[in-house]
Amino acid sequence: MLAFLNLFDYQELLFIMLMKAIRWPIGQLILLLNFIFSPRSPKRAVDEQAKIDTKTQTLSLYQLPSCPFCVKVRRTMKREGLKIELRNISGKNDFQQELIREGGKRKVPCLRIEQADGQVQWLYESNDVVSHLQSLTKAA
Ligand SMILES: N[C@@H](CCC(=O)N[C@@H](CS)C(=O)NCC(=O)O)C(=O)O
Repeated sequence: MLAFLNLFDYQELLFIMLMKAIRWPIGQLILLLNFIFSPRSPKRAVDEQAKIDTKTQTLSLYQLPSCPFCVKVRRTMKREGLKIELRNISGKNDFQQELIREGGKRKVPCLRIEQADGQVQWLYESNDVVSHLQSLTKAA
């Protein structure tokens, strides 16, 4: 099959392989640093935490484990003591297709927010997701 590829295809293939080879160790370093400098979760009264858990029950975060923007959001979750379902779009599941189909694009992190009336909002941009998550604990 490789015999059918022209020079341009070979260069593209090589470029993609090189980018993947560079990204992998960077991703692992991000995960290691995140593990070492993991933020602390707050200690709350049981009823206060239960109130917050109810609010986050209808949220899910579409993400990639070593994406730096996703790490930033996960750190906020930990710092704020938020339990939110993580949906890894690189796994063997439908999350990636779901994100593209319903959210509109393949970009992570993206917070899926299901409102009480069943309406769904797809919140992209890590800064916006962080602000939204912080507002949940402020309002509690
Ligand atoms: N400005 C965005 C950047 C997010 C971003 O670039 N995410 C990358 C992963 S690190 C992505 O989803 N790229 C598209 C792709 O992988 O297909 C944010 O802060 O959330």
